[in-house]
Amino acid sequence: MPRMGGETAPGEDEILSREPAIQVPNDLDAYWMPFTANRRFKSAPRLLVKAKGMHYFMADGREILDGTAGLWCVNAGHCRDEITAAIAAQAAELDYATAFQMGHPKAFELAARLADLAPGDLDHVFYVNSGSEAVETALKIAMAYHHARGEPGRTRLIGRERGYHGVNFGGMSVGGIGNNRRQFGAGLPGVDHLPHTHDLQHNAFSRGQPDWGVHLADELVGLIALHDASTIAAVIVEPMAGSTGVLVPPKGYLERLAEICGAHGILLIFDEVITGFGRLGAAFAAERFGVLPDLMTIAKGLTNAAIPMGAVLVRKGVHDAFMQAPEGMIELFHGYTYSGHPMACAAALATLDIYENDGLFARAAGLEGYWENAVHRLDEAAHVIDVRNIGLVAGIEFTTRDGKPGARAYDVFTKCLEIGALTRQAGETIALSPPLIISEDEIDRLVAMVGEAIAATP
Ligand code: PXG
Repeated sequence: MPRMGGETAPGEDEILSREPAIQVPNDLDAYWMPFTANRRFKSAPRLLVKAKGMHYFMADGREILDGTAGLWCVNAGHCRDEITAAIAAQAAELDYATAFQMGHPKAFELAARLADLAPGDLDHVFYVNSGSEAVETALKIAMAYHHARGEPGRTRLIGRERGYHGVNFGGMSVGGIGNNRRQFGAGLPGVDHLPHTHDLQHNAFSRGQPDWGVHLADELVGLIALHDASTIAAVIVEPMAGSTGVLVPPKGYLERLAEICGAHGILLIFDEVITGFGRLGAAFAAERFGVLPDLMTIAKGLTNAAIPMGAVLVRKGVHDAFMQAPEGMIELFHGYTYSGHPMACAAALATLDIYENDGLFARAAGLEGYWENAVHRLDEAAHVIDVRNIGLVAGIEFTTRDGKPGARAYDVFTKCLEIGALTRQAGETIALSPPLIISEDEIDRLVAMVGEAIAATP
């Protein structure tokens, strides 16, 4: 009978002193793993069985420094007692509340907290369960907004090459990652893409925002000339592209995009699934860059990833356009069974308390200089063609080995894990995005382990 580690979850000390610590399941066949080379994984499984603070623990008892905050989401560090307690209490009190035509207090409380935290008049909150759902919802709200205002012809959506907006059909279509699209047909009609901003001839080894590339925002003018503004509903971008391998926006780029959108009645959507909740040293990238989008998608750090949850934050003017419908009519025919799930709301409220009480966004901002200096120690490492950083994020890019894209970065990822650090491979890049509670000493250790892994990788 296969057993997962959770059944016998031992204490941390126990894990470190025993070997092997936890029995692994003996049948790995049934689980079809997402975004994973299943056969390769199952031939050499990597099982995480426990986490606390800055660390994961593997099934063999090894302690791993979490260099990626899970998957860009555990911003306050793992298994925070306050969040665990809030989820447990909520599960016992109100397990589920019907989301349609009914409500529960914490959903309203959380929405008000998020509206407070968000910049400008991003005052309204639509709940979903993931980043992908947040993106679908934002795209639908954008189209429905123009419909409500009497411009139903504005249905086109503009994304960006190398953008990642989740895996559902809308997000996949506006997304710009070839591997995520090619198995799945033509996608949404009426979608176009801006060029990405990554050019190592100009931007290699940038610290913070690169100086070069603001002119790439002007490509939007060309797309507007091609399609006509009257057909375009929205532009969606990640303020800092994460999944594709950390692309930091050039100075002035986001400002210019916002300006062009504003001049043509096009809604600007910031996908802040990764950049939200302190990753760039402010509550949101919109705040850090001083650019206010019309809609913002969030997820991940919203609940410190303890319970799945996402949301779309909506500016007052966009929201209010829907509220002109006759009283008693449903203003938006959209929502999910688990929108505003009580346990997710409880987890999010506890998470926001931690961010506030521990000052984690300011902490991330305070660590940025130390982080930058640390990661740029890798500038001269073998095969490294770029190191880039902003907030508590870094990307380390390698040359392609033997015509096999990503092979070297994958080897660095596995070597890091062997040595004791969790990193994330994105194509030719290793991305680092630790929990915001990381110490300077842990930053040094993380970078040293990545350096050691690079040195050991041909
Ligand atoms: N938007 C952005 C900007 C994201 O980064 C999503 C949407 C989708 O969120 P969900 O919760 O549906 O996964 C994401 C997710 C990586 C990686 O390797 C990043 C994500 C997902 C999977 C892998 O960096 N981000």
